[in-house]
Formats: sequence, structure tokens, C-alpha cells
Amino acid sequence: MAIALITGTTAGIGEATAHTLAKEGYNLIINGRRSERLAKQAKELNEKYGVDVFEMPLDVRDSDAVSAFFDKLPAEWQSVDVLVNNAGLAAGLGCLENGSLDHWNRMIDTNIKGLLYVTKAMIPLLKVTRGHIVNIGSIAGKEVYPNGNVYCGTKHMVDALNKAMRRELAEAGIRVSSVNPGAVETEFSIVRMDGDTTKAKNVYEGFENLVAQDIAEAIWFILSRPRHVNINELIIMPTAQPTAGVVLRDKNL
Ligand code: NDP
Ligand code: 8X3
Repeated sequence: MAIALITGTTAGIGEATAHTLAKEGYNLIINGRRSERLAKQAKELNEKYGVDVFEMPLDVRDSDAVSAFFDKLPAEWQSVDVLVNNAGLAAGLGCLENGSLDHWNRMIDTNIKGLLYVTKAMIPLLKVTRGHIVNIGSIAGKEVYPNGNVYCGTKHMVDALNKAMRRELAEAGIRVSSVNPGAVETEFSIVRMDGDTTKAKNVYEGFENLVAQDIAEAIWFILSRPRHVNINELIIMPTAQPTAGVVLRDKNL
């Protein structure tokens, strides 16, 4: 059975992707910092879909922890076919002048450096399987919007790394794709607003946002193409969000 490693499965897009790939018969390596959620999820995926699940309870920002995990990965879990680089976040929504260094560091360390640490460790395994990397970027990696500054910057870097991986790994037969969503209602805005659930809920008021399953299905579409087809990138938006930072509310679209 094929194996997929998905980062950031304890919520949102990663969680939906774990369920979608388990339903399609993948054994899974699942990741997140909240180890209790991860353990509960492993049990649920195993019971519901009959797949094997291996936990990767670590912070992708911790390069030593990432290296140690792959150094000790049991032989039966090393034949990984798919890496979904999903773990990420936005922290804060405000102008650069008033920006928080903690917010900036968390986004840069997770969205860029964490993705790099996991990808570097995974490339030797994916060379063996001639596997597939799916990078979760964002419309924020294609455009910028007011007060998105550093988050947009990190996702532009993901876009650049996606292109770099595609160029660099093609000769190894590794496929590389990105999915770049607009507004998806997950825990994303709760994290971005530092836990303020009222502000987070307002983000999705008055229009039909995307849901995590929309993105999971797109990931499965990418992965289920025949070997000669590489989807380089997808941009997926709510109908009511024509571009980054613009949402048409109360329009009955
Ligand atoms: P959620 O907040 O719902 O989920 C984020 C997931 O990432 C959680 O499982 C979280 O787990 C994990 N995560 C965050 N930081 C780390 C870390 N340092 N180490 C390991 N895991 C981590 O958000 P989404 O599902 O919406 O976001 C997933 C990806 O999609 C992100 O890269 C985001 O930028 C991107 N995206 C989201 C959009 C949206 O509108 N929601 C739109 C476009 C892109 P834990 O806290 O347990 O570590
Ligand atoms: C999250 C989507 O539109 O808030 O990446 O930037 S958006």
C-alpha cells in the first residue's frame, strides 16, 4: 500500500486530506504539535479506513526533531510515495510598521523553514519511490493584499520553492505540485487573530467560503493523475473572492 506523509493534520486542510487519502487506501504518517489530537486522529483513521498510521508529533520548525524523526523512521515506513507540505499559519493582520516580531518569526520559521526541513529529509525517500510532493501555498503567494505583508511573503517563497522543486526533482521522476487556495474556513483565522474567535468568524461572514474538503479533493485529483501528468499548480478560490483581499459579501452568488 502507498504511504503519504502529511504535515499539519491535526486541523483544517491537513485533517481533511488525511481522511481523503486514507479513504483512497494510503497508509499515513501524520503530523502536528498537538500530540493528543494526533493520537486520537491516528486511532480514528485506523478504525474508520483500516489503514496503518504512524505519528510524527513534532514542530516542523525544530530542525533537530525533524532530522531525528527521519533517522529513526522504521524501515516499513520509509517507502513514502507522497509528501503534502501543509503545516503553516498566518499570525496577525496589520501593517509592517506595527508588526510583531514574534508573528513574523513564527510565519517565516514554519511556512518556509519548516517546509524546507521536512522536504530535505524526504527527498532521498521520494527518489526511491519516484514520489510526489504537493506544496500548500496560497493566493497570498500569488498576490498581496493590505496587511498581509509577511504572510504573503512566506507564501511567495512557497511558490518559488514549488517551482524550484519542480525544476530540480524532475530528473529523479519526482512530481511536484502546488495548491493555492483563497479563503478556507478552518482554524486558520483563529490562529491568525491570536485566538479571537469573534474576529475569526467575521472573516467568513456574508459569503460562501471554501471548506477544507474542497482542497483535499483537489489534492487527490492531483495525486490520482496518471504518471505522465504533472499538475504544476492550482489556484482555488471561493466564487465570491475574485482576487486576494477582495470578498463580495451579501451578494447571493
Ligand atoms: P489550520 O490552523 O486549521 O491547520 C494548521 C495545521 O498546521 C494544524 O494541524 C497545525 O497543527 C499545523 N501546524 C501549524 N504549525 C505547525 C508546526 N510548527 N509544526 C507542525 N504542525 C504545525 O489551518 P489550515 O488548515 O487552513 O492551513 C493549512 C495550510 O493551508 C497552511 O499552510 C495555510 O497557510 C494554508 N492555507 C490556508 C488557507 C485558509 O484560508 N485557511 C488558504 C490558503 C492556504 P498543530 O497546531 O497541532 O501543530
Ligand atoms: C489564506 C488565504 O486569502 O487569507 O492563505 O490569504 S488568504
